[in-house]
Amino acid sequence: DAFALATRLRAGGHATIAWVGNPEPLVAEAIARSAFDAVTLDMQHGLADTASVMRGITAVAGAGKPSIVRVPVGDFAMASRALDFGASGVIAPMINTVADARAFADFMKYPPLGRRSWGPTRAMTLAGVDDAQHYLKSANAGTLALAMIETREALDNLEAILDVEGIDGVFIGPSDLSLTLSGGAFVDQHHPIIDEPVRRVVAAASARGKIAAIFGGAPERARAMRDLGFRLVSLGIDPAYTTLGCDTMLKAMG
Ligand code: 3PY
Ligand code: MG
Repeated sequence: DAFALATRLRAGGHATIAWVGNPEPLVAEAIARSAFDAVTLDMQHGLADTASVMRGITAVAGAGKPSIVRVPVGDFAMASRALDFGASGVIAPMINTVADARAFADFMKYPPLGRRSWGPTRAMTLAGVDDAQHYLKSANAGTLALAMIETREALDNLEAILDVEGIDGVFIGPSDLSLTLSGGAFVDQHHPIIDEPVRRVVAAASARGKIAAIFGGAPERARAMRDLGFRLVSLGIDPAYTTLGCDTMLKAMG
């Protein structure tokens, strides 16, 4: 059910997640039928819009998997909607200050943790709950608010952001982090400039019992991030899944 991902991660488990920018729910569903633990629908840089996220979450649930939605920068109203549609978690980009983190948590959590408005349209069904009180009691712990750390300002405020009640974890955006830390000189997910911040994020999150997550990219990198202590790691993006799948089959045919 939709709460299983949060339960597993809070218990110290790991998850490897797909990253999907294609707005067609059938693409998300096909990816969900692989061994990925969850599918991220990307509204920030991906092509997903409100309708495709709404349908995509249902399609992914049909394949028995949870969905995570990355909302556009500052679009916390969309974060609430994603939860109402049945998302198991939301990734919010460019969370740089405690105020950003507090605003995000407010839209993600019901009182007393936050100020999420009532109306779990599809969420109750996808959480396997048919009683409003039950959903209310389980939703704050059953859904994940993941704040993206991708600037120097965010790193300066890292501990304070992690200490915001209702923020369940932090999610590193290595491309933006390299871009901002280098002052715009380059963008490189693997650049050593982010090595120390990456280790600092794992340590700060685990010290607080919160979830450290990162955009993992290529398989070797994603594995290294998991080995470093990240509990939630993304692997690749959807155009690569398709192209690599084609090439694997063509190669196998010979
Ligand atoms: C980043 O690396 O900046 C991201 O947001 C991951 O897509
Ligand atoms: Mg980014």
